[in-house]
This record gives sequence, structure tokens and C-alpha cells, in this order.
Amino acid sequence: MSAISGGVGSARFCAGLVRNLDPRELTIVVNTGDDERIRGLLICPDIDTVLYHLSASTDWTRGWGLAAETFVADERYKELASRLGGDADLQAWFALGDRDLATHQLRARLLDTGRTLTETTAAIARALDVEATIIPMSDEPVRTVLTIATGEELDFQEYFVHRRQADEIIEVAYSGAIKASPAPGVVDAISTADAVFIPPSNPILSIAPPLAIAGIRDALATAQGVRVGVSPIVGGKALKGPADRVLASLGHDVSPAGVARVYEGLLDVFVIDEADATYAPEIEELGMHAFVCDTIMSGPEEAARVAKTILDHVVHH
Ligand code: FO1
Repeated sequence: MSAISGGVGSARFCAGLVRNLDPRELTIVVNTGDDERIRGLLICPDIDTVLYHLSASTDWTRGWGLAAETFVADERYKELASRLGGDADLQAWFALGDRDLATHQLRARLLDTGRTLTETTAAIARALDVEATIIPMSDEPVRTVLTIATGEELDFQEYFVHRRQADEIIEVAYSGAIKASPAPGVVDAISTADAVFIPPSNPILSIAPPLAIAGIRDALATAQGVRVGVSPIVGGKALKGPADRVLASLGHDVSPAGVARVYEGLLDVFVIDEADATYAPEIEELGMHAFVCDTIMSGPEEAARVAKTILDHVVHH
């Protein structure tokens, strides 16, 4: 099986999947549009989020970083930066936990010694005892760039972390996507899987970047297995993050049907929450089967239960 993954919602769903199958059967293709060099280190937030969820070491509620984390180095950095006037260019607005820092240093060292991001990610997964295959969408840089109402273009972390998603987005670009190739293994994982999941992540900021790479979109469009999406919008709101506001400001309906329309032609089944059962007919009109169940993943047990319901009723039925 495979999944095309963004951050928290995707990672929760994939953590649920591996509780119900042999993790070695799962390949997760992860968005790298949010990646950014922070204080000299390449941070790959969505890859980290997936790795930490699958190694059961994440802070489930916060969604990113490690559980029981300390921030001694980060506080020291912020203190030194503030003595220099706290200039935004020093990126003191980003938090790097002490133990999380080790992941970024390991990634930096592996990349510096000539490994690709694919090889580096596989090595970090091995170090964390993650048995599922985790692949970045591409080894080439693709960056999500957001144009806000003032006309300014923001890098993803500037929008998301520094400015706390407060700006209205009027345009989203996936810089580098047109010439980027899918990373080794990506196309095969999507084309030949018995099921491909698009978990409940932001369709514009998390899932659109991998789908902006032509080889990935084509692989999904022509995949052999059943293609299953899960709505990140429940009861008119995003489960986590700014998906509701981003969909609205780009003119999409803030509903499971609005999300399903973004994936038109790419999915066979769209899973929606019980709270949204009335959207089923609108989704079926898009040529997808609508499957209704409880999709709320408030903890690892709930995520395992949601994944099991979907596996039992949609994939293995
Ligand atoms: N998100 C925040 O809101 N604040 C942070 O300081 C922050 C630090 C951070 C460090 C490592 C990492 O892997 C992720 C981190 N995130 C942080 C999460 C993050 O950048 C976003 O949630 C994603 O990019 C959105 O998918």
C-alpha cells in the first residue's frame, strides 16, 4: 500500500495504518514543499512528522516534534538573537527542540557526505526503527511559495510559523515542481500498490505539491489499486491547521465536497466524517464513491481504529 502524505493529519493516519498491517507493506511519499533551511540546517517538517509518528515518539497533541522534548539550545539561541536585536532574519521565531536537533544534524551530515534526500530519509528511518518505506516526493528542491493579499511572496515557514497563518493567501505556487522528477521508487509505489491513500491533510498546501510533479500526478491518475482520499474538513472546519481558510480564500468550498473536487479524476473513494454524511451525493456526482465513518484521530488508538474501518470497508471488502 502507499500514501501521498503531508504533515500531521497524514502522519496520524499512517500511524493508524501501520497498527493494522505489516509496516514493510507501506510506502509513504512525503511532501517536501515546506522544507526550509533553518539556522543552517535543512528542516523537512513533513518527513520529520511522519517519522516521529511512525516511531511513536511524537507529541501527538502538538503534532510536530518529539514528546518530552526540551528546548535548552533553542532558548539559548533566542537569547543570543535577542541581544542582536532579534532580527527576523535570524529565524529565532522557529523552535528546534534539543532531541529534534539531532535529527536535523544527522540529516545535514548525511546530505553533506553526498547522500540524496531519499537515501538520507531512509537512513534516518532506519535509525528510528521505522519499518515503513518513507520517500521524499523528489530529491530536487520544490518549494511552496505563497502570495498574500499585499502581493508579498512568502516562504512556507515564514507564513506558517513566523506569521502564524494570519495572512490571506491569494495564490500558491510550487516552485521547481515542473522540472522536478519524482524520487526513486515513488512512481512504482503509487502505480503498483493495491491501495493508494491521500490522508486527511491540507489539499492545497500539503498534497498539491507532490501532485504538482507531473510523474506523481500521472502515476496516481493511472494507478492500478483503489485510490482512497480522506477529508481533512469535518463539520466545516479543518481538523488542524489553516486548510479551511486557505480553501476559502482560493475560492473552494470549505466542505468535504470542496476538497473532493480538488482531487477529481484522481480518487475512487472519498472518506468523509459522519458529521458530513449529507455531502455524500455531491461527492458521488464527482465520480467517487463516498464512504462515511468516524474519522476523528484524537490519539493513536483512535487513528488505528479509523485506519482499520477504512481498510476493512474500502480496501479489503
Ligand atoms: N511549527 C510551529 O508552529 N512552530 C515551530 O517552532 C515549529 C518547529 C518545527 C521544528 C521541526 C519540525 O520538523 C517541524 C516544526 N514545526 C513547527 C512544524 C511545521 O513546520 C509545520 O507544522 C509544517 O510545516 C506544516 O505541515
